[in-house]
Amino acid sequence: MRSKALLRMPAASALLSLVGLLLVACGDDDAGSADAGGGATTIGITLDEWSVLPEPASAESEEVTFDIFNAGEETHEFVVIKTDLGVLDLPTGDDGSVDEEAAALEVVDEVEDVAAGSSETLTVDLGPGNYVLICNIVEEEMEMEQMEMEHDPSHFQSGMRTGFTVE
Ligand SMILES: [Cu+2]
Repeated sequence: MRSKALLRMPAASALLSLVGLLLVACGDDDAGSADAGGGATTIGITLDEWSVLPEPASAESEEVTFDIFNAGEETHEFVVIKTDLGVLDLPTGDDGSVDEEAAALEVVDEVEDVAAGSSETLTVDLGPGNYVLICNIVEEEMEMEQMEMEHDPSHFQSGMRTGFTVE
């Protein structure tokens, strides 16, 4: 009888610790999803005239937090696009902006209107693959005499584009 009781004790405590481990594992998962950025790879993004500079230019984990800073003097935006096209091969419209509806592109997420000198954060789940990071702003001016919209070269055409890889 005594030996039986001794045998049962370790089994019971092993079971209890297993349950404990499972609870801890679940708790960690909940904390991770509730706390945006917890466990994510952080990539610094500097927007400027005319560049999008990621540091570093690749991520090993699929949850990526972009810490975006506009170091320029104009308002910019930050668009994450999944595509196997090269950054210079992206389809553009008449105004020189990238056609975000094009079939070869999948716009994952974006932060619009990052004011000069300000910071924004964007956390996204990125599957392994090739991405491009761009600013897709086009500045338009009303040409009063001709009543036509004129536009400057798009920020994309001016150089606000770069590749990014998730391994
Ligand atoms: Cu821009």
